Amino acid sequence: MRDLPPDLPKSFEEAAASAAASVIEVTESLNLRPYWMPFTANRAFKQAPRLVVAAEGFHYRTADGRRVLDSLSGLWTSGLGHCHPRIVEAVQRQVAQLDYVCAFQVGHPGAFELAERVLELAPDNFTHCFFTGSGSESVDTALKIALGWHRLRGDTARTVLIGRERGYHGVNFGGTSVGGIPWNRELFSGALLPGVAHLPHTHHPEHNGFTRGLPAWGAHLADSLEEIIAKQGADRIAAVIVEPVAGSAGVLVPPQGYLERLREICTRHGILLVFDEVITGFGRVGAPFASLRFGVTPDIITLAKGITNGVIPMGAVLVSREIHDAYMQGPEHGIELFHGYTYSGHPVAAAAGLAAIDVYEEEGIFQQARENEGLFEDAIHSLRDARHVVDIRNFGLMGAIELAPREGAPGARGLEVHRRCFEAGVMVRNGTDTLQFAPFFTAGPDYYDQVFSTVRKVLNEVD
Ligand code: PXG
Repeated sequence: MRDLPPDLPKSFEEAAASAAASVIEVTESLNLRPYWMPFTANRAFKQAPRLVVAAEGFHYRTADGRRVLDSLSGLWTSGLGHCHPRIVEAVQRQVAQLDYVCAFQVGHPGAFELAERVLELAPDNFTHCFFTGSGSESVDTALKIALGWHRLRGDTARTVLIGRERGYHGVNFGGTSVGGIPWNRELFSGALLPGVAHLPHTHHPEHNGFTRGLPAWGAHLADSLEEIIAKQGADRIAAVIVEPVAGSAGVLVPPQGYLERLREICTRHGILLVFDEVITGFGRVGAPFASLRFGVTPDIITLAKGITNGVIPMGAVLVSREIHDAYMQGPEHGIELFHGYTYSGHPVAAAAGLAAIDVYEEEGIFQQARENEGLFEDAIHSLRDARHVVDIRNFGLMGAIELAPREGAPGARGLEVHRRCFEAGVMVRNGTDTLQFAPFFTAGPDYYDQVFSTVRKVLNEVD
Protein backbone atom coordinates (compact mmCIF):
# COMPACT_ATOMS: atom_id res chain seq x y z
CA MET A 1 0.00 0.00 0.00
CA ARG A 2 1.21 3.55 -0.73
CA ASP A 3 1.83 6.02 2.09
CA LEU A 4 -0.86 8.56 2.76
CA PRO A 5 -0.48 11.86 0.94
CA PRO A 6 1.72 14.01 3.23
CA ASP A 7 -0.04 17.33 2.91
CA LEU A 8 -3.59 16.51 4.00
CA PRO A 9 -4.98 18.92 6.59
CA LYS A 10 -4.61 17.36 10.02
CA SER A 11 -7.30 19.12 11.96
CA PHE A 12 -10.36 21.23 11.59
CA GLU A 13 -8.48 24.30 12.84
CA GLU A 14 -5.74 23.70 10.29
CA ALA A 15 -8.23 23.08 7.49
CA ALA A 16 -10.24 26.11 8.53
CA ALA A 17 -7.10 28.24 8.76
CA SER A 18 -5.88 27.26 5.31
CA ALA A 19 -9.38 27.77 3.97
CA ALA A 20 -9.63 31.11 5.75
CA ALA A 21 -6.37 32.21 4.17
CA SER A 22 -7.96 31.88 0.80
CA VAL A 23 -11.30 33.28 1.96
CA ILE A 24 -10.84 36.83 0.89
CA GLU A 25 -9.60 35.56 -2.42
CA VAL A 26 -12.45 33.03 -2.63
CA THR A 27 -15.24 35.45 -1.97
CA GLU A 28 -13.73 38.15 -4.11
CA SER A 29 -12.60 36.09 -7.06
CA LEU A 30 -15.04 33.18 -7.05
CA ASN A 31 -17.20 33.20 -10.13
CA LEU A 32 -20.64 32.13 -8.91
CA ARG A 33 -22.27 32.17 -12.33
CA PRO A 34 -21.27 28.86 -13.98
CA TYR A 35 -22.53 26.51 -11.27
CA TRP A 36 -26.29 25.90 -11.59
CA MET A 37 -27.07 24.86 -8.04
CA PRO A 38 -29.52 22.02 -7.28
CA PHE A 39 -32.78 22.66 -5.41
CA THR A 40 -31.61 26.23 -4.80
CA ALA A 41 -32.97 29.70 -5.35
CA ASN A 42 -29.96 30.43 -7.58
CA ARG A 43 -30.56 34.12 -8.14
CA ALA A 44 -31.14 34.86 -4.47
CA PHE A 45 -28.17 32.70 -3.41
CA LYS A 46 -25.77 34.38 -5.77
CA GLN A 47 -26.66 37.78 -4.37
CA ALA A 48 -25.97 36.61 -0.82
CA PRO A 49 -23.95 33.40 -0.99
CA ARG A 50 -23.53 31.13 2.00
CA LEU A 51 -20.19 29.42 1.43
CA VAL A 52 -18.81 26.68 3.64
CA VAL A 53 -15.14 25.75 3.49
CA ALA A 54 -14.58 23.24 6.30
CA ALA A 55 -16.41 21.04 8.77
CA GLU A 56 -15.73 19.10 11.93
CA GLY A 57 -18.07 17.29 14.26
CA PHE A 58 -21.26 19.30 14.65
CA HIS A 59 -19.94 22.46 12.98
CA TYR A 60 -19.25 24.02 9.63
CA ARG A 61 -16.78 26.82 9.06
CA THR A 62 -17.91 29.49 6.64
CA ALA A 63 -15.79 31.24 4.06
CA ASP A 64 -15.75 34.33 6.30
CA GLY A 65 -14.37 32.28 9.18
CA ARG A 66 -17.52 31.78 11.31
CA ARG A 67 -18.48 28.52 13.04
CA VAL A 68 -22.01 27.41 12.14
CA LEU A 69 -23.78 24.63 14.04
CA ASP A 70 -25.41 22.09 11.72
CA SER A 71 -28.99 21.15 12.67
CA LEU A 72 -29.62 18.70 9.80
CA SER A 73 -26.54 16.45 9.99
CA GLY A 74 -25.55 17.53 6.49
CA LEU A 75 -28.68 16.67 4.51
CA TRP A 76 -29.83 13.83 6.84
CA THR A 77 -26.54 12.21 5.88
CA SER A 78 -23.93 12.69 8.56
CA GLY A 79 -25.36 11.57 11.91
CA LEU A 80 -21.90 10.63 13.21
CA GLY A 81 -20.66 14.19 12.74
CA HIS A 82 -18.60 15.74 9.97
CA CYS A 83 -15.14 14.55 8.97
CA HIS A 84 -15.32 11.60 11.35
CA PRO A 85 -11.64 10.67 11.76
CA ARG A 86 -12.14 6.94 11.21
CA ILE A 87 -14.04 7.46 7.99
CA VAL A 88 -11.61 10.10 6.77
CA GLU A 89 -8.72 7.74 7.39
CA ALA A 90 -10.43 4.79 5.68
CA VAL A 91 -11.15 6.94 2.62
CA GLN A 92 -7.59 8.27 2.47
CA ARG A 93 -6.16 4.77 2.65
CA GLN A 94 -8.53 3.35 0.08
CA VAL A 95 -8.13 6.10 -2.49
CA ALA A 96 -4.36 5.66 -2.32
CA GLN A 97 -4.64 1.87 -2.76
CA LEU A 98 -7.46 1.18 -5.21
CA ASP A 99 -9.21 4.25 -6.56
CA TYR A 100 -11.53 2.54 -8.98
CA VAL A 101 -12.10 -0.73 -10.73
CA CYS A 102 -14.60 -1.49 -13.47
CA ALA A 103 -17.84 -2.35 -11.66
CA PHE A 104 -19.06 -4.96 -14.15
CA GLN A 105 -17.75 -8.53 -14.40
CA VAL A 106 -14.95 -7.63 -11.95
CA GLY A 107 -15.10 -7.05 -8.21
CA HIS A 108 -13.09 -5.83 -5.26
CA PRO A 109 -13.31 -7.13 -1.69
CA GLY A 110 -14.74 -3.97 -0.10
CA ALA A 111 -18.06 -4.16 -1.94
CA PHE A 112 -18.61 -7.78 -0.86
CA GLU A 113 -17.68 -7.00 2.73
CA LEU A 114 -19.97 -3.99 2.82
CA ALA A 115 -22.90 -5.94 1.35
CA GLU A 116 -22.52 -8.49 4.14
CA ARG A 117 -22.21 -5.87 6.87
CA VAL A 118 -25.28 -3.93 5.67
CA LEU A 119 -27.34 -7.12 5.51
CA GLU A 120 -26.28 -8.09 9.04
CA LEU A 121 -27.99 -4.90 10.21
CA ALA A 122 -31.18 -5.53 8.20
CA PRO A 123 -34.25 -7.63 9.01
CA ASP A 124 -33.55 -11.36 8.63
CA ASN A 125 -35.26 -11.92 5.31
CA PHE A 126 -32.88 -9.62 3.41
CA THR A 127 -30.12 -11.63 1.80
CA HIS A 128 -28.76 -9.57 -1.10
CA CYS A 129 -27.55 -6.01 -1.57
CA PHE A 130 -27.25 -4.09 -4.86
CA PHE A 131 -25.12 -0.92 -4.78
CA THR A 132 -25.92 2.38 -6.46
CA GLY A 133 -24.49 5.87 -6.33
CA SER A 134 -27.37 7.73 -4.66
CA GLY A 135 -30.85 7.55 -3.20
CA SER A 136 -32.46 8.39 -6.54
CA GLU A 137 -30.59 5.53 -8.18
CA SER A 138 -31.59 3.20 -5.35
CA VAL A 139 -35.26 4.03 -5.87
CA ASP A 140 -35.18 3.54 -9.63
CA THR A 141 -33.25 0.30 -9.11
CA ALA A 142 -35.84 -0.95 -6.60
CA LEU A 143 -38.74 -0.14 -8.92
CA LYS A 144 -37.05 -1.92 -11.83
CA ILE A 145 -36.23 -4.95 -9.67
CA ALA A 146 -39.90 -5.09 -8.59
CA LEU A 147 -41.20 -4.85 -12.17
CA GLY A 148 -38.70 -7.42 -13.40
CA TRP A 149 -39.49 -9.81 -10.57
CA HIS A 150 -43.18 -9.97 -11.44
CA ARG A 151 -42.38 -10.39 -15.10
CA LEU A 152 -39.90 -13.20 -14.49
CA ARG A 153 -42.62 -15.02 -12.58
CA GLY A 154 -45.01 -14.63 -15.48
CA ASP A 155 -47.06 -11.87 -13.82
CA THR A 156 -46.61 -9.65 -16.85
CA ALA A 157 -49.62 -7.44 -16.17
CA ARG A 158 -48.20 -6.15 -12.88
CA THR A 159 -46.79 -2.83 -14.07
CA VAL A 160 -48.57 -0.27 -11.90
CA LEU A 161 -46.46 1.49 -9.26
CA ILE A 162 -48.00 3.20 -6.26
CA GLY A 163 -46.43 6.05 -4.32
CA ARG A 164 -47.91 8.47 -1.84
CA GLU A 165 -48.81 12.14 -1.89
CA ARG A 166 -45.99 14.24 -0.47
CA GLY A 167 -43.60 11.31 -0.81
CA TYR A 168 -40.02 11.99 -1.93
CA HIS A 169 -38.09 9.32 -3.76
CA GLY A 170 -35.39 11.29 -5.50
CA VAL A 171 -35.37 12.96 -8.87
CA ASN A 172 -34.86 10.25 -11.48
CA PHE A 173 -37.84 9.41 -13.67
CA GLY A 174 -39.08 6.50 -11.55
CA GLY A 175 -38.67 8.37 -8.29
CA THR A 176 -40.22 11.54 -9.73
CA SER A 177 -43.19 9.50 -10.98
CA VAL A 178 -43.96 7.81 -7.67
CA GLY A 179 -43.02 10.95 -5.72
CA GLY A 180 -45.83 13.16 -4.52
CA ILE A 181 -44.43 16.65 -3.98
CA PRO A 182 -46.23 18.65 -6.66
CA TRP A 183 -43.52 21.17 -7.61
CA ASN A 184 -41.00 18.35 -8.10
CA ARG A 185 -43.26 16.89 -10.79
CA GLU A 186 -44.85 19.89 -12.40
CA LEU A 187 -42.48 20.62 -15.30
CA PHE A 188 -42.13 16.96 -16.20
CA SER A 189 -45.67 15.80 -15.70
CA GLY A 190 -46.19 15.16 -19.41
CA ALA A 191 -43.58 12.42 -19.53
CA LEU A 192 -43.62 10.65 -16.19
CA LEU A 193 -44.26 6.90 -15.93
CA PRO A 194 -47.76 5.91 -16.95
CA GLY A 195 -50.00 3.93 -14.61
CA VAL A 196 -48.76 5.41 -11.36
CA ALA A 197 -51.21 5.99 -8.52
CA HIS A 198 -50.73 7.79 -5.22
CA LEU A 199 -51.98 6.98 -1.73
CA PRO A 200 -53.19 9.96 0.28
CA HIS A 201 -50.64 11.52 2.64
CA THR A 202 -51.16 11.19 6.37
CA HIS A 203 -50.62 14.77 7.50
CA HIS A 204 -53.82 16.30 8.87
CA PRO A 205 -52.96 18.83 11.57
CA GLU A 206 -56.64 19.12 12.51
CA HIS A 207 -56.40 15.50 13.72
CA ASN A 208 -52.72 14.96 14.43
CA GLY A 209 -51.15 18.42 14.87
CA PHE A 210 -48.37 18.85 17.46
CA THR A 211 -48.15 15.10 18.01
CA ARG A 212 -45.11 13.79 19.84
CA GLY A 213 -44.06 10.60 18.05
CA LEU A 214 -46.60 8.47 16.19
CA PRO A 215 -50.06 10.05 15.79
CA ALA A 216 -52.94 7.98 17.16
CA TRP A 217 -55.18 9.16 14.30
CA GLY A 218 -54.87 8.05 10.69
CA ALA A 219 -54.20 4.28 10.37
CA HIS A 220 -57.35 4.03 8.26
CA LEU A 221 -55.67 6.10 5.52
CA ALA A 222 -53.81 2.93 4.54
CA ASP A 223 -57.16 1.50 3.44
CA SER A 224 -57.04 3.81 0.41
CA LEU A 225 -54.75 1.17 -1.02
CA GLU A 226 -57.74 -1.14 -1.13
CA GLU A 227 -59.63 1.51 -3.12
CA ILE A 228 -56.80 1.84 -5.63
CA ILE A 229 -56.65 -1.94 -5.90
CA ALA A 230 -60.40 -2.10 -6.48
CA LYS A 231 -60.09 0.43 -9.32
CA GLN A 232 -56.92 -0.86 -10.97
CA GLY A 233 -57.15 -4.59 -10.23
CA ALA A 234 -54.73 -6.27 -7.81
CA ASP A 235 -53.15 -8.28 -10.59
CA ARG A 236 -51.96 -5.08 -12.31
CA ILE A 237 -50.09 -3.63 -9.34
CA ALA A 238 -46.37 -4.31 -9.01
CA ALA A 239 -45.29 -2.37 -5.94
CA VAL A 240 -46.10 0.22 -3.32
CA ILE A 241 -43.29 2.53 -2.25
CA VAL A 242 -43.36 4.73 0.85
CA GLU A 243 -40.91 6.36 3.20
CA PRO A 244 -41.61 4.81 6.63
CA VAL A 245 -41.30 8.37 7.97
CA ALA A 246 -41.51 10.91 5.14
CA GLY A 247 -38.53 13.28 5.31
CA SER A 248 -38.37 15.89 2.58
CA ALA A 249 -42.04 16.79 2.77
CA GLY A 250 -41.40 17.91 6.32
CA VAL A 251 -41.25 14.81 8.55
CA LEU A 252 -44.64 13.18 8.18
CA VAL A 253 -44.80 10.52 10.87
CA PRO A 254 -46.84 7.40 10.16
CA PRO A 255 -49.99 7.00 12.27
CA GLN A 256 -49.95 4.10 14.73
CA GLY A 257 -50.79 0.90 12.86
CA TYR A 258 -50.59 2.51 9.40
CA LEU A 259 -47.49 0.72 8.12
CA GLU A 260 -48.75 -2.60 9.49
CA ARG A 261 -51.95 -2.12 7.52
CA LEU A 262 -50.10 -1.31 4.30
CA ARG A 263 -48.01 -4.46 4.81
CA GLU A 264 -51.06 -6.61 5.37
CA ILE A 265 -52.87 -5.32 2.26
CA CYS A 266 -49.78 -5.72 0.04
CA THR A 267 -49.23 -9.28 1.25
CA ARG A 268 -52.85 -10.21 0.69
CA HIS A 269 -52.72 -8.97 -2.92
CA GLY A 270 -49.23 -10.15 -3.93
CA ILE A 271 -47.93 -6.58 -4.18
CA LEU A 272 -44.30 -5.84 -3.27
CA LEU A 273 -43.83 -3.29 -0.49
CA VAL A 274 -40.79 -1.04 -0.82
CA PHE A 275 -39.59 1.05 2.14
CA ASP A 276 -37.51 3.99 1.04
CA GLU A 277 -35.12 4.21 3.98
CA VAL A 278 -32.72 6.67 2.39
CA ILE A 279 -33.24 8.95 5.40
CA THR A 280 -34.53 6.51 8.04
CA GLY A 281 -31.74 3.96 7.52
CA PHE A 282 -28.60 3.82 9.68
CA GLY A 283 -29.78 5.17 13.00
CA ARG A 284 -31.98 8.16 12.19
CA VAL A 285 -34.91 6.49 13.98
CA GLY A 286 -32.92 4.92 16.81
CA ALA A 287 -32.45 1.56 15.09
CA PRO A 288 -30.46 0.36 12.07
CA PHE A 289 -33.60 0.66 9.95
CA ALA A 290 -37.15 1.96 10.43
CA SER A 291 -38.47 -1.45 9.41
CA LEU A 292 -36.82 -2.87 12.53
CA ARG A 293 -38.01 -0.02 14.72
CA PHE A 294 -41.61 -0.47 13.54
CA GLY A 295 -41.47 -4.26 13.27
CA VAL A 296 -42.86 -4.05 9.74
CA THR A 297 -40.83 -5.88 7.11
CA PRO A 298 -41.01 -4.69 3.51
CA ASP A 299 -39.92 -6.73 0.49
CA ILE A 300 -37.33 -4.22 -0.69
CA ILE A 301 -35.40 -1.50 1.17
CA THR A 302 -33.70 1.47 -0.49
CA LEU A 303 -30.74 3.13 1.23
CA ALA A 304 -28.19 5.93 0.76
CA LYS A 305 -26.98 8.89 2.87
CA GLY A 306 -26.01 7.31 6.23
CA ILE A 307 -24.49 4.26 4.57
CA THR A 308 -21.24 6.27 4.30
CA ASN A 309 -22.21 8.98 6.79
CA GLY A 310 -22.52 11.15 3.68
CA VAL A 311 -18.78 11.15 3.10
CA ILE A 312 -18.78 9.52 -0.34
CA PRO A 313 -21.94 9.19 -2.49
CA MET A 314 -23.42 5.71 -2.30
CA GLY A 315 -26.79 3.99 -2.25
CA ALA A 316 -28.02 0.43 -1.87
CA VAL A 317 -31.06 -1.75 -2.46
CA LEU A 318 -31.75 -4.73 -0.21
CA VAL A 319 -33.86 -7.66 -1.37
CA SER A 320 -34.92 -11.04 -0.10
CA ARG A 321 -33.61 -14.37 -1.31
CA GLU A 322 -36.93 -14.96 -3.05
CA ILE A 323 -36.59 -11.82 -5.17
CA HIS A 324 -32.89 -12.33 -5.87
CA ASP A 325 -33.23 -16.00 -6.74
CA ALA A 326 -36.00 -15.36 -9.25
CA TYR A 327 -33.38 -13.54 -11.33
CA MET A 328 -30.81 -16.35 -11.11
CA GLN A 329 -31.97 -18.27 -14.14
CA GLY A 330 -30.91 -18.85 -17.75
CA PRO A 331 -27.40 -19.82 -18.83
CA GLU A 332 -24.68 -19.18 -16.24
CA HIS A 333 -22.70 -16.94 -18.58
CA GLY A 334 -25.74 -14.71 -18.96
CA ILE A 335 -26.13 -11.40 -17.13
CA GLU A 336 -29.14 -11.81 -14.85
CA LEU A 337 -30.05 -8.16 -14.37
CA PHE A 338 -29.31 -5.65 -17.11
CA HIS A 339 -28.88 -2.80 -14.71
CA GLY A 340 -26.01 -1.19 -12.81
CA TYR A 341 -23.97 1.97 -12.45
CA THR A 342 -20.37 2.83 -13.20
CA TYR A 343 -20.05 3.65 -9.51
CA SER A 344 -21.98 0.65 -8.09
CA GLY A 345 -19.93 -0.53 -5.10
CA HIS A 346 -17.22 2.10 -5.70
CA PRO A 347 -14.09 1.13 -3.72
CA VAL A 348 -13.77 4.45 -1.91
CA ALA A 349 -17.47 4.56 -1.06
CA ALA A 350 -17.30 0.97 0.18
CA ALA A 351 -14.35 1.86 2.42
CA ALA A 352 -16.30 4.80 3.82
CA GLY A 353 -19.32 2.52 4.36
CA LEU A 354 -17.28 -0.11 6.20
CA ALA A 355 -15.73 2.51 8.46
CA ALA A 356 -19.11 4.09 9.16
CA ILE A 357 -20.61 0.73 10.12
CA ASP A 358 -17.61 0.04 12.39
CA VAL A 359 -18.37 3.27 14.22
CA TYR A 360 -22.14 2.64 14.33
CA GLU A 361 -21.55 -0.76 15.89
CA GLU A 362 -18.52 -0.27 18.11
CA GLU A 363 -19.84 2.93 19.66
CA GLY A 364 -23.43 1.74 20.10
CA ILE A 365 -24.60 4.68 18.00
CA PHE A 366 -28.11 3.43 17.21
CA GLN A 367 -28.77 2.97 20.92
CA GLN A 368 -27.38 6.42 21.69
CA ALA A 369 -29.65 7.92 19.04
CA ARG A 370 -32.58 6.15 20.65
CA GLU A 371 -31.66 7.43 24.10
CA ASN A 372 -31.45 11.03 22.83
CA GLU A 373 -34.95 11.03 21.36
CA GLY A 374 -36.57 12.43 24.51
CA LEU A 375 -34.11 15.30 24.67
CA PHE A 376 -34.83 16.19 21.04
CA GLU A 377 -38.57 15.81 21.43
CA ASP A 378 -38.72 18.16 24.41
CA ALA A 379 -36.43 20.65 22.71
CA ILE A 380 -38.34 20.84 19.43
CA HIS A 381 -41.77 20.96 21.05
CA SER A 382 -40.61 23.80 23.31
CA LEU A 383 -41.19 26.04 20.26
CA ARG A 384 -44.91 25.35 20.24
CA ASP A 385 -45.69 28.88 21.39
CA ALA A 386 -43.14 30.57 19.10
CA ARG A 387 -44.28 33.03 16.41
CA HIS A 388 -45.53 31.67 13.06
CA VAL A 389 -45.50 28.03 14.26
CA VAL A 390 -48.53 26.02 13.10
CA ASP A 391 -47.31 22.47 13.73
CA ILE A 392 -44.42 20.51 15.21
CA ARG A 393 -43.81 16.81 14.66
CA ASN A 394 -41.03 14.35 15.41
CA PHE A 395 -39.98 10.74 15.44
CA GLY A 396 -36.59 9.28 16.28
CA LEU A 397 -34.09 12.03 15.53
CA MET A 398 -36.22 13.52 12.75
CA GLY A 399 -38.34 16.59 13.37
CA ALA A 400 -40.08 19.49 11.67
CA ILE A 401 -41.48 22.86 12.63
CA GLU A 402 -44.09 24.06 10.18
CA LEU A 403 -44.57 27.80 9.81
CA ALA A 404 -47.58 29.62 8.46
CA PRO A 405 -46.70 30.76 4.93
CA ARG A 406 -46.69 34.45 4.04
CA GLU A 407 -49.74 35.37 2.09
CA GLY A 408 -49.09 34.96 -1.63
CA ALA A 409 -45.42 33.99 -1.08
CA PRO A 410 -45.12 30.37 0.00
CA GLY A 411 -41.56 29.52 1.00
CA ALA A 412 -40.45 33.13 1.53
CA ARG A 413 -40.70 33.03 5.32
CA GLY A 414 -38.95 29.64 5.51
CA LEU A 415 -36.06 30.86 3.35
CA GLU A 416 -35.67 33.99 5.42
CA VAL A 417 -35.53 31.90 8.61
CA HIS A 418 -32.87 29.70 7.02
CA ARG A 419 -30.80 32.75 6.02
CA ARG A 420 -31.07 34.50 9.35
CA CYS A 421 -30.30 31.36 11.33
CA PHE A 422 -27.19 30.88 9.19
CA GLU A 423 -26.13 34.44 10.03
CA ALA A 424 -26.82 33.70 13.70
CA GLY A 425 -24.59 30.60 13.60
CA VAL A 426 -27.01 27.72 12.99
CA MET A 427 -27.68 25.93 9.70
CA VAL A 428 -31.43 25.30 9.55
CA ARG A 429 -32.92 23.78 6.43
CA ASN A 430 -36.30 24.88 5.16
CA GLY A 431 -38.50 22.92 2.78
CA THR A 432 -40.73 25.81 1.70
CA ASP A 433 -42.12 26.94 5.08
CA THR A 434 -41.27 23.84 7.08
CA LEU A 435 -38.03 23.76 9.05
CA GLN A 436 -36.42 20.33 9.18
CA PHE A 437 -34.18 18.96 11.89
CA ALA A 438 -31.93 15.91 11.99
CA PRO A 439 -29.66 16.25 15.00
CA PHE A 440 -26.40 14.37 15.31
CA PHE A 441 -26.84 11.01 17.02
CA THR A 442 -24.66 11.90 20.00
CA ALA A 443 -25.62 15.57 20.43
CA GLY A 444 -26.38 16.67 23.98
CA PRO A 445 -28.39 19.43 25.70
CA ASP A 446 -26.04 22.29 24.73
CA TYR A 447 -26.51 21.47 21.06
CA TYR A 448 -30.29 21.48 21.37
CA ASP A 449 -30.22 24.71 23.39
CA GLN A 450 -28.23 26.50 20.72
CA VAL A 451 -30.32 25.20 17.81
CA PHE A 452 -33.74 25.93 19.24
CA SER A 453 -32.94 29.18 21.07
CA THR A 454 -31.57 30.51 17.76
CA VAL A 455 -34.68 29.40 15.87
CA ARG A 456 -36.93 31.01 18.49
CA LYS A 457 -35.00 34.27 18.33
CA VAL A 458 -35.10 34.33 14.52
CA LEU A 459 -38.83 33.53 14.45
CA ASN A 460 -39.35 36.54 16.69
CA GLU A 461 -37.51 38.75 14.23
CA VAL A 462 -38.98 37.72 10.89
CA ASP A 463 -42.30 38.99 9.56
N1 PXG B 1 -35.46 8.90 -1.14
C1 PXG B 1 -35.57 9.61 -0.01
C2 PXG B 1 -36.51 9.16 1.05
C3 PXG B 1 -34.78 10.75 0.18
O1 PXG B 1 -34.91 11.47 1.29
C4 PXG B 1 -33.83 10.35 -2.01
C5 PXG B 1 -34.62 9.24 -2.12
C6 PXG B 1 -32.90 10.70 -3.13
O2 PXG B 1 -31.59 10.57 -2.76
P1 PXG B 1 -30.44 11.33 -3.61
O3 PXG B 1 -29.17 10.76 -3.00
O4 PXG B 1 -30.59 10.94 -5.02
O5 PXG B 1 -30.63 12.80 -3.38
C7 PXG B 1 -33.89 11.13 -0.84
C8 PXG B 1 -33.04 12.36 -0.74
C9 PXG B 1 -34.76 17.55 2.08
C10 PXG B 1 -34.12 16.74 0.97
O6 PXG B 1 -34.91 18.73 1.94
C11 PXG B 1 -33.96 15.39 1.13
C12 PXG B 1 -33.40 14.64 0.11
C13 PXG B 1 -32.99 15.25 -1.06
C14 PXG B 1 -33.17 16.62 -1.21
C15 PXG B 1 -33.73 17.38 -0.20
O7 PXG B 1 -35.16 16.96 3.09
N2 PXG B 1 -33.34 13.27 0.29
